[in-house]
Amino acid sequence: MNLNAPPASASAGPNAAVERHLLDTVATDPAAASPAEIMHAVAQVAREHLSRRWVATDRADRAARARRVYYLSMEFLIGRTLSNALAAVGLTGEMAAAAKAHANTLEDLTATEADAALGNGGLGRLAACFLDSMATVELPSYGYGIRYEFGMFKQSIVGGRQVEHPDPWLEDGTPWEFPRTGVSYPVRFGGWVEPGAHGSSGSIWRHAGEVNAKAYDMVIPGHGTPRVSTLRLWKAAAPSQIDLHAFNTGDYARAAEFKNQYENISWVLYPNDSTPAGRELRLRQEYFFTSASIQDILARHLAEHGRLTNLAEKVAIHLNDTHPAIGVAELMRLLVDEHAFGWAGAWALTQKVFSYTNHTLMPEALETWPVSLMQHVLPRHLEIIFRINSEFLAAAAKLRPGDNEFMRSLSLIEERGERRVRMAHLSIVGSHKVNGVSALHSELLVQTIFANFAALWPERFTNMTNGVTPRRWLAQANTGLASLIDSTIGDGWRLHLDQLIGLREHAANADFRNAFLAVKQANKLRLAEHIRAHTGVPVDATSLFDVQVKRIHEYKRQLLNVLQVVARYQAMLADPDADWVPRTVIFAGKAASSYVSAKAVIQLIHDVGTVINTDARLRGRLKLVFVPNYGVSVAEVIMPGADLSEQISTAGTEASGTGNMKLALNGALTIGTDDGANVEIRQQVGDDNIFIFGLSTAQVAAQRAAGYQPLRIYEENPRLKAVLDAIAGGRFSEDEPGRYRALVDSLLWGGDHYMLLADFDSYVAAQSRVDALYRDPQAWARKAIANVAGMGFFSSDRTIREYARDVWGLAAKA
Ligand code: 26V
Repeated sequence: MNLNAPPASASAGPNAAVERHLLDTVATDPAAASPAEIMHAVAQVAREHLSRRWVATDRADRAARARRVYYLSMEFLIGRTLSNALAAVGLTGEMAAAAKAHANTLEDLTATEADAALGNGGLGRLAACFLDSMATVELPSYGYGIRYEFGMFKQSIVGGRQVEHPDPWLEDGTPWEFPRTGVSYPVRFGGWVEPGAHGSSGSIWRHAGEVNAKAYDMVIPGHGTPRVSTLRLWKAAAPSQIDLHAFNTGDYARAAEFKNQYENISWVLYPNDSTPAGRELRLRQEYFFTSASIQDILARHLAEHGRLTNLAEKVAIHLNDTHPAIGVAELMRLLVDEHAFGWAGAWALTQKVFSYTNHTLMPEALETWPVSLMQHVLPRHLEIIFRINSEFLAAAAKLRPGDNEFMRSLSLIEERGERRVRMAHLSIVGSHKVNGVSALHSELLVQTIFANFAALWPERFTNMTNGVTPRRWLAQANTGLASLIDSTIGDGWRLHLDQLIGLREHAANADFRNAFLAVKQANKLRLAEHIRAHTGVPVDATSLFDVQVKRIHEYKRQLLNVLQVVARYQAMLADPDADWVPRTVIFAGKAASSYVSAKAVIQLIHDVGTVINTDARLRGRLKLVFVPNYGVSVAEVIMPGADLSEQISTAGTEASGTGNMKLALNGALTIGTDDGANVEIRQQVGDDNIFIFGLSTAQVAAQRAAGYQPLRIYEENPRLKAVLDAIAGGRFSEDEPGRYRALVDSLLWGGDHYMLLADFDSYVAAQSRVDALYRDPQAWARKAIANVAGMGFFSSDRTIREYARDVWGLAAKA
């Protein structure tokens, strides 16, 4: 059949297709359909096109017996799909017309779609941008993850405090998934291990329990190509025989209990971005999706090639952080125990197949699992890990005989305290390539936490600087700027973001600058309306919109930003008639539910905001707001409306950041430290177009080594002292004056681990330079345009092409 022919409904016109789906698929009266129902019908129209593209892509890849990349990730922060899908299949205009016929705008419809929030933050959103790019640069590719019933919690703010609510995103059904009823694999847990046949490397795993992994696919459209990629998500289902047995004996309650015990594996995303969740259920989730994915990969390979010996020629498996690292042991188990491979042959294949990305240097964020827990949940895998470790350490010992400290640092097992498996070490040893996510981060990896591995295998370590998809983060989120760019340099930038460099010369053109400023103004009005609707605070859209949006973390230093706001407030009160540049300081972000100090920062933002926003002496020239429930869809409103992008982590702590890229791409200027990808943004946009402040990574290390004394800075800096005294003394919490004592004490007496006080003066000085520039809108516009023009490098298409060439051995479309 000809897959290039449009779906049957298309011949009658897209409008008729919407009517037909309202009637046939949604089963509602088209004349009385709600926006959500029309959205579903419109989605069905896009889905018809996408399913054909999926079948054609799959058919072509099978015929070519293509080498494929499999991106294993616990998180995919997709957000909404409809706008992106319509853009990809070229139906945006026609569907806007169809919406209009029902007295709606396309925005009314898209707003009814729930976000697929299957991730915590940067790592999950990166995976979503990568899928978009893998499809767009035409890589034969699959993402593999978990079909969580509940995604990232929803955040509301009650009395200034974060309240978490469940996210039942599948409640009303999603038009975007394709259940693959024929695709399911058993995943086993627990039990014990018996020796295999004499002379084989294999063992027999007498497992104690088993759960089925069922495949649900989402089609990921490519842009400018009919090719698509697949996101295959696994749902846990109790094996039917277990079900049946309890049902047959009439014990329905027990049957339900059994079912729950198995199916809870894919119920909820762990929202823990602050400490790795060392819970058994998390380990089960990791193994569940990794095992199902690798079984699926081997089944596809066997169907195409009939043997596994050429696996590494056809398969690249990428580990997005260490969450799927157990896959190294799982592939070994499958090859050795179930496919009769010898150990050495299996190991050679495994190392060629896997590659691994590290996303954080923070030691407390590196995943480890107690040996005792792994023994209980995955006894055969533990045995395999021990053998990998002993062979690895024996080889390493030859390099530095007798150097026990070297061996201890490399071991897959942490021996101090409770014995634990180090998942990062397993990932490195089991992969042929390991990368960080920005130039600075990759350099720090080989200089610090992985230095001894880099000494063993220098060629294994590399850098892949992150990127973001310009389709969602510019074309879709900022239609005003997108059309201005289209009419200035053409529309090729969507697929070749480097072309933005062509905007640089237009920064000198006053008409272009004014058009650029007008777009920004419209976006700020939209953001101001969102702020009013969701916080109740009216803000002045002509004020400087100063934005810090990201997970709430001590190392990201939202608190430093608050200190600066309080300093500004005090300075304004001291000289109310001075010519202050009006500012709206906008925060958004979620705190992990157990992260006490992050939650205190949210409350502080709210409390300081309450005082500032109602202080008539400021005459509206300073506002402070916290936008609730930050996520992909909220970000799509905030990014285009930002003037200033706050990227102020302690140097050496933020692996990359990707919000920094989205904001600059939308014409915000960055105020930031020399950290993560800020370093490369500075290189791309030029020193004059960014506000860099604070200690460098080397200076942070040096100050710590020399004995950092925050108390001294406090005593010697009256402006900073006044700020901290006001917060600690209850100026912003008069109902409970001691509310922020502990927060301030952690800076003064607790060592100020992230060195807020050390960077305070330099930060405030940089903010003054920001104000000075903002007074001159034309000068500001020149720099903002230079930022957009310099962002070509940060397309995730560029990142994915680098992975394809240097890590996965795949050819990408140029
Ligand atoms: C971070 C931390 C930091 C402090 C304490 C505990 C803890 C636990 C988890 C994490 C998140 C680690 C993985 C992660 O999400 N990294 C983010 O990955 C993004 C994509 O590469 C990158 O842009 C962010 O800088 C990085 O934080």
